[in-house]
Amino acid sequence: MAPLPHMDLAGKSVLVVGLGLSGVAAARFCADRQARVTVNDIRSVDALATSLARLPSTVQTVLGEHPESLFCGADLIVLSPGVPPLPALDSARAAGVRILGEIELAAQYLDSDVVAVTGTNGKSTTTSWIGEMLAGLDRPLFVGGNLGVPLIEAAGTKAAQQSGVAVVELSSFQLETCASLRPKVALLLNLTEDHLDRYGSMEGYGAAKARIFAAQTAEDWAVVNGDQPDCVALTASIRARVLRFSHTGSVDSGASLSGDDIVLRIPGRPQMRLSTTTIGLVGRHNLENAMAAGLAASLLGASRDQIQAALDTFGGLPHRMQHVGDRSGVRFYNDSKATNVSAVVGSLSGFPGQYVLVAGGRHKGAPYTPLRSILEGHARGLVLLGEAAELLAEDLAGVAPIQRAADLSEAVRLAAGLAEPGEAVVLSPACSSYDMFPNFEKRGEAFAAAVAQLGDQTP
Ligand code: UMA
Repeated sequence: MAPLPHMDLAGKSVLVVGLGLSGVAAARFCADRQARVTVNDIRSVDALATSLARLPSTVQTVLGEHPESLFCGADLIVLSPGVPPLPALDSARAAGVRILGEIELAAQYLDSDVVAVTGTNGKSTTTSWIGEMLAGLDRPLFVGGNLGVPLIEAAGTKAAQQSGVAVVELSSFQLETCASLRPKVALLLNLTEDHLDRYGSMEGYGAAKARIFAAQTAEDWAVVNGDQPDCVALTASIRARVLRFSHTGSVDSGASLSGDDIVLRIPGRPQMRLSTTTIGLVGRHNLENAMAAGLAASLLGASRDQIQAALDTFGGLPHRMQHVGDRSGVRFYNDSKATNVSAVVGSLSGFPGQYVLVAGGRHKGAPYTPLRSILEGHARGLVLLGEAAELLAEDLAGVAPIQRAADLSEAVRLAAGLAEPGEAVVLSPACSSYDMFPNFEKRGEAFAAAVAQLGDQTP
């Protein structure tokens, strides 16, 4: 297919809203293409010093507020995914200003094959796994998106040309403003309660996720969790060909388990068998991620050996059940990325032995009661902190002794005191970090630092 003409930004008045990772990358990209760029952020100049230092000198700044007149006067607004629906955006929309996200902006400049990954949990692991599987293909490769490197950084590189491949993790926030990104392969890994504070209902959240399929054609592929009816339902009227992966049953087209093997069945291609016994990551959710990643990589042309090697050697990502130290016979795990209830369920299901759970942060709308059956008989104690501590304590009353901590350092000290030698302390918060930290990475780093500090105090 011939590439579409790229959007011409020269001379356009572009307003970039939100000066985090995606905002900085979008502002730089637009300024490079001779747009007149203004960046706008609710935070102050002091708080944004690092981001501001990365901007070209031609970029204007308006900080500390979101003025309606600024929004209505732009030709184009590039919105960061974490910015909520602001009144000024409604006014701009009513005034006919085009509003798009950083991903949609990037989509205007991508001529490569795109593999897009969404779902509530497992996105980053699956995206990274696919990247590892495709690394041997000898095609220019970009791996990023919600994972950390904004997709717009791929635009203008070889990975964005027709010979390239972009593997991109997409959050529901990013998908909200996506219309023309057309993945050759789009993956929907799972759908469980999350971000209800933003969407109000699972329908709204699912609708945002389903946008990943919207621009696909009959030449493209959708890979979807066949064990979750809600996921399958979202593919009912899409144009792409659908492959399902199933942990529990068999599938005609897609991936399933047979003994110790994953079996990939893609119409028109020979069946492929992958061994599960050597996979580097454990747990049911990682088997599902492996099936989905294997299907995507196979569709892009990776060989059985390339896929198996990536499954076997990839050791996982930071902040996902990452072992960060041992103190007095107690093992400490940083699972700061578990920002919702189902992620904690995925992490702790099948966890060997007793543990103390450190949880809490900003509440995201869903109840914590699904944790009760996971924790009962396995949790030595719970240490709760942050804005959601009270709600967690109510929903989890009686499953294990509860202690409250004012901050993460105190939580680590309390948890270390509760755990017996041979047991574990797990930070798996079930909440976002934003009440106490800028992001989950900083929370995970603070946890690891508190564990190290504990070592200093232990003779
Ligand atoms: N801001 C405003 N006004 C507001 C709210 C925020 O100006 O009303 C400003 C903040 O002051 C801040 C900026 O917006 O300066 C932050 O923008 P952002 O929250 O969109 O964050 P970025 O740094 O651009 O990072 C985003 C993703 N963040 C979110 O979706 C919240 C990152 O995903 C992603 O890695 C990055 O783009 C590159 O694509 C992180 C995330 O937490 C990992 N994602 C959520 C998740 O995985 O569950 C969705």
